[in-house]
Amino acid sequence: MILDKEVQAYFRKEEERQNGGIELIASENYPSVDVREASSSIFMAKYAEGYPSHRYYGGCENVDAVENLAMERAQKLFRVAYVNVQPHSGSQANFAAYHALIKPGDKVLSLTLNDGGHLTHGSPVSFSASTYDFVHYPLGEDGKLDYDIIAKKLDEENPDLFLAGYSAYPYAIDFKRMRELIDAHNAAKGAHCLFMVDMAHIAGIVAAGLCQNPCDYADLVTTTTHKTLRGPRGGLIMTNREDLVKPIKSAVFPYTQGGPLEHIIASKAVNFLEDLQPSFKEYMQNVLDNTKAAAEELSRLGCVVSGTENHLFLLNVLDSFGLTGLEAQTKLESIGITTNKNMIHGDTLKPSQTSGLRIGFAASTTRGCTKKQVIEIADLIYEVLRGKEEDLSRYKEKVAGITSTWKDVMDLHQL
Ligand code: DSN
Repeated sequence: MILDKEVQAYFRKEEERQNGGIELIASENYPSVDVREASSSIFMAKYAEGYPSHRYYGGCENVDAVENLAMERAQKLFRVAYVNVQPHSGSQANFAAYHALIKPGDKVLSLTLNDGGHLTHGSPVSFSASTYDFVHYPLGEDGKLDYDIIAKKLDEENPDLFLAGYSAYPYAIDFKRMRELIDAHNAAKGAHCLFMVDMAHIAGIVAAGLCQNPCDYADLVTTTTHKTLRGPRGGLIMTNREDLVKPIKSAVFPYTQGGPLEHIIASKAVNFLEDLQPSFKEYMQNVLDNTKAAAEELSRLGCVVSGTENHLFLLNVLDSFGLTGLEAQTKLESIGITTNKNMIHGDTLKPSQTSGLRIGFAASTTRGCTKKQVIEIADLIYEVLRGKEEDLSRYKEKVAGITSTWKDVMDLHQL
C-alpha cells in the first residue's frame, strides 16, 4: 500500500467503483494480480533503449531475458514469426506500423470512421490524417463489411495500404477474403497495396483460436494488450514477413519511441503465459456466449440491436427508446452499469451524442458473470432505458445483488 494518502484514497474509490459496478465497455477488462504486480516491478527503474543484446545501456541482462520471453510467448500465442513487444499503446503501435510500411503522403484505404474505425485510422484530429492520405470504404447497407464494395474501392483508389480491424464492429471479419481481394487487385493493376490489420478489439478471440487469425493473411498486424487479452495497457506489432522485421524495429525505436517500458513488457510476458492456458480459451468462449445471449435478449424485448459474432454489439437506443447514446450512457451509469455511447451505421447524430451504445461482456465475464446474470443485466438495461422513473434505487439494488456474487477486481488469478 502506498503512503501517499491523497492518491491512495482515489485508488480505494476506484476499487469500490469497479467492484460495485457492471462493466460493459467493450474495450475494458480486468488484469490479474500477477499482471498488475509485474507492471509495478523494479524493472520500472531500468533504461533499455534498443533491443535485447543491442542496448544503449549496461545492466540490461534481466530485462533482455524477460523481453525475449515476452516475444517468444507472444509469437506462440498468435502463431506468428515475429512480435515487437515495445509499443507503449495501440496508437503508438499504429504510428510505428504506418512508418514501417509506407511513406508520408501515401494513400491508405480504411473503414469510414463513423462505421467503427479508430482515431488512428485517418481521423482528421489524429496524426494519421495529417501524415497520410486516408480514403475510406463504407459498410454495406446491412451494417456489415461488403467485400464487393472493398474490391471496387481498391480498384478506384489504388491505395498503398489497406487497413482492416475496428473498434465497434460486432461481426466476424474475413481476413482471408481481404487478402485474396488485395492480391487480385495487385495482380490486375500491377499494384503493391499492403495489408495491415489492427486487431486490438478481437486479439483475445484470435489468441484463443476462435476466429480467423489475421497474422495468416496480413503483411503486418497491430494490437493493444489490455482489451480482450486481459493484459497491461500497451501495444504490439507482429508480422510473418522477415523483410519487415527491421523496418518495424526501427519504426518503434528510435523513430517513434525512446526507452521501452520494461515493467510493462514483463507484465505482457506474464499475461501471455496466462492466455496460453486452456482456461483462456474457455473464458473467451464464455465471453462470446454471454455477449450473444445479451444481444438476443434485448432483441427479444423488441430493441433495435446489431447481431454479434464477437465480444460486443451495438444497441440503437434512439430507435429503441427515443434516447441519444449520451442520455442512455448517463442513465445506465447512474445505476452502476458502465457503457459508452457509440456511432451506429448511418448515424445522423454527432459523435458527442450518437444514436447507439456499444456493449461488451469481456470484463464482466472475467469477474464471473453467468448466462443467467447476462439475461438479468439485459432486462435491467431494457427496464432502465425505457422507464420514466426518477427513483432508481430499485435498479441500484439489483446491480449490487449481481456484483456481490462476482470476484473482487483486486483478487483475480488467471493462472
Ligand atoms: N479506446 C478504444 C476503444 O474503446 O475501443 C480504442 O482505442
